Amino acid sequence: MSGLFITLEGPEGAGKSTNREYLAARLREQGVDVVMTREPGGTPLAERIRELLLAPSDEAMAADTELLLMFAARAQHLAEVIRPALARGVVVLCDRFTDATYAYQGGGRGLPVERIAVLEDFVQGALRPDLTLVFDLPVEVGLARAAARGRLDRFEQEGQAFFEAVRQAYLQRAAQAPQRYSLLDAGQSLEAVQRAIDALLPGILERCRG
Ligand code: T5A
Repeated sequence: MSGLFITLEGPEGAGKSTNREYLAARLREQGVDVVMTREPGGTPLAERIRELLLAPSDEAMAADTELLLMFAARAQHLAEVIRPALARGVVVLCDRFTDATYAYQGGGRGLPVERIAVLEDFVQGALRPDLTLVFDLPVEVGLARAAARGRLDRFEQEGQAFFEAVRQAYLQRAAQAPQRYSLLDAGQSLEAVQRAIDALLPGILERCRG
């Protein structure tokens, strides 16, 4: 038995968390066993690494430190949560995964893609998401949504150019492997985004049961 690994990706404020809840509820209505999790984080230790990554600090974090902490948290998350759930045949809905590393550390920070790919192979082996929903929206719309929630984390304090690069990296990855990625227009109303998720549901259910 092997589960299904679904990741939700996109720039700040794209609605990943909101729609992860929505998709989980739709799947559970159909009797599907779902584990919801997130990155960076998902286990007590990985959540402590998340705090290091997100807390604004006077000491600038080197880009390679950021990259290695993302993969350190991921290694723990894979060992404790993701791999065991997939082995039980559960659907894992994960808010961000390695596509975020390519988008933020690759696109945003400008680290070489090859360096990320080496760590991806080292930490994940052959494991890749089965399906990735990319919630795309104009940077200023996402940042306004994030800002409306209050205090900005270390990433949210970056400028427009950083987030434009993040968005373009996501779009490029989605275009390169359309069989794995579903691109959703997250700039629409929440109702419209959720109708688009509903349209994906039959295909997802088929894969869960296949
Ligand atoms: N990161 C992460 C990396 O740099 N590398 C990595 O490898 C990984 C894994 C934390 C940060 O870590 C970085 C990226 C991030 O900066 P996070 O907590 O997932 O990751 O980060 P955020 O993107 O900041 O999470 P957000 O909570 O801001 O965004 P979501 O989850 O996309 O959005 P959500 O659902 O919380 O919605 C935000 C607000 O918008 C509203 C919601 O109600 C909410 O108030 N909303 C809408 N409003 C109008 N129309 C819609 N369609 C809406 N959809 C949602």
